Amino acid sequence: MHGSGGHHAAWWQQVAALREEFTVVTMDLRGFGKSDAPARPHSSKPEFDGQDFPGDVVAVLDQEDLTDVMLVGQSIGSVAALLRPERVSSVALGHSLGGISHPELQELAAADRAEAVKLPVIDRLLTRRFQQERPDLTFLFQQMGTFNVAKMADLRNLDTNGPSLEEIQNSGVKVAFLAAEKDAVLSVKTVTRAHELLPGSHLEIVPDAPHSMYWEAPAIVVDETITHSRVVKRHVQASDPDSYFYVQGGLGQGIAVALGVKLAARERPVVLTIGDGAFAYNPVIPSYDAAKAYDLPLLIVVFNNRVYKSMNLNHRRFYPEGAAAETGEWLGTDLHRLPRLAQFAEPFGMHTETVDAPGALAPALERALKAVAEGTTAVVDVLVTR
Ligand SMILES: Cc1ncc(C[n+]2csc(CCOP(=O)(O)OP(=O)(O)O)c2C)c(N)n1
Ligand SMILES: [Mg+2]
Repeated sequence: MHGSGGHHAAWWQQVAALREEFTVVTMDLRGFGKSDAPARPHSSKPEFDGQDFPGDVVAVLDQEDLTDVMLVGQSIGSVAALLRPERVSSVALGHSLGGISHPELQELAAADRAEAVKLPVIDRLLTRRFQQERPDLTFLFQQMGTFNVAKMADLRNLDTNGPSLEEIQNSGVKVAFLAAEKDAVLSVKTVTRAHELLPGSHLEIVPDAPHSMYWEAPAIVVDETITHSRVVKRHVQASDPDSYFYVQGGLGQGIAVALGVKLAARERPVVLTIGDGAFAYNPVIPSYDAAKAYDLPLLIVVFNNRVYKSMNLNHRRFYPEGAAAETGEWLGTDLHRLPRLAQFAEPFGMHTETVDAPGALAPALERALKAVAEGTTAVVDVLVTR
């Protein structure tokens, strides 16, 4: 569901990224995009009551007979979910508190908004850097809103009569809060508080993202994995230009390439995925020094299988009955002796994680992303089994 300046096409990037894995349904709320916009009786101007929106969402869910739905987007999501908990299993609230009725949260949000209105509208929504670097996408963003009949001034009761925290919890609908680190309209602090108040909710802080976080391209992935590169590509699913770079050729350039990418796109988080062997081929010490000296924080994720797996596979392929196969001594491919790879970042005061269980991965990445958002390079050494 789009927000007050958008319509169904606002999700062009997300649809492209999600449609292979999910059935994606976008919609126009009344007064937005291609929807009809009847004027209210006895009024020269159309008026749109936010209280109608949840019902519109529910009508689409019912019409399309959608079940096990994750509602993604703006405030009314949680209200619509409560109206049809049997259809909706989860709600992802992007830069929004879902209209939750709670005095403390409403006060925090109002204080955030009071700050936001001091800024020009575009600076509330997109980062300055993005506006400078992508005048094309900034223009398109501004034009998107012009397709709507409903204007902010015509929208009434958008945030009233929202559900209480208890109602949300009792419904069993899972809630994820997406907070944007540079959100000028709704601060990370406020969203974090909402997450604290709603037990079982999930909080995701998107580093460097502005309020309209769906518009600014998120992380860039630089990839110097070898046998894991297909896994990385499958999961990253990057469809935007300049969002995925594979490091070709001579092994050991990955960190430097990632630093260069970060230098060119400081407003976007840059993630380096890298094999343990490739990591060891990199000039780690000067690269870390450069990351600090030039303020280029990276998230480095090591796919650590403790082996030059590709070399090992070549031994097997070319000499299937050779001495190595016979003795089990795969000369020159074993990397078990290396110290823990994250440790090399410690003298640089960087954030480090070593992950040896699947359940530990997501929390480690979250902590690492937070550190990166705060300006520190983070190294997550993931011990994989192959
Ligand atoms: C400068 C250089 N030397 C050697 C190679 C050959 N080479 C290709 S992949 C690889 C090992 C990579 O190991 P790792 O990063 O652990 O990935 P894995 O094979 O385990 O997936 C090597 C040495 C190369 N590409 N470039
Ligand atoms: Mg390896």
